[in-house]
Amino acid sequence: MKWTEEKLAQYNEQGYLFMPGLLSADEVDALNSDVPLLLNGENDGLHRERERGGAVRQVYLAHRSVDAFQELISHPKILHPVRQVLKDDVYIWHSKLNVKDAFEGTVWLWHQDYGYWMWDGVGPRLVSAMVFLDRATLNNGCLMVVSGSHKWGRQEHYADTVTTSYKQWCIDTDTLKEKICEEDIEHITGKPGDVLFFDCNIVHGSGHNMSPLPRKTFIIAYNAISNKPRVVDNPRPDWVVARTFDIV
Ligand SMILES: O=C(O)CCC(=O)C(=O)O
Repeated sequence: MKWTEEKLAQYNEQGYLFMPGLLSADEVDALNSDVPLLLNGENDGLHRERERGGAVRQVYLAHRSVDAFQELISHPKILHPVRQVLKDDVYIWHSKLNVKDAFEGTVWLWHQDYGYWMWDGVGPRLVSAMVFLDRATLNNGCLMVVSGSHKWGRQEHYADTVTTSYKQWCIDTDTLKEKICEEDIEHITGKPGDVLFFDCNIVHGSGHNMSPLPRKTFIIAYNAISNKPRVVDNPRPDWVVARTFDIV
């Protein structure tokens, strides 16, 4: 289930690859049937972030305890290309259900994941797979990526603590004005079962959900096994930087 050389070249050029219809309707239904459990659970060991209004924004680590999500992390259509890109075995860095509730889900400011993962003591050898569980539209805050921005290398990030309920590491406006061309911004709209693969240095973000449609995605971040984190000062918790290195 590896990608063709052409697809791999496209990923390497753009820093991302969108694969429509990768999962079947049955596979998506199985995932979605466990979503209420993830949204409403308490004291179940999963870490949750909420919007200021109370709606769940993120649920971390579903892959450790919920069967359908556990199975998803080793789905050949996802895992094989990730291994192919990283040229290595991989383990799960973290996983997260990202929720943008209807009208309430808030923005993700422009950032590179590696902008802050660098401080966790790893090199830029991580790939994320974003599995669409709902439709993602221009109105409900679909992900936006800046094509080719992974080639800029890591940019400086600062912590924004005012825009949302959540501390976001993001790129400052002067750098964004200098580097982003309007034409390079791609809106990744899609439907349940589509999957977006992206490099940890791709610049990405998304807008507020202005629609009655919720926008849920499940993101699996894979790290190359030879890229395990070094010991760092103030390590982040295990729900966001895994300390178990089981090869998937
Ligand atoms: O869900 C989104 O729109 C963006 C999420 C994101 O960038 C992240 O979780 O780092």
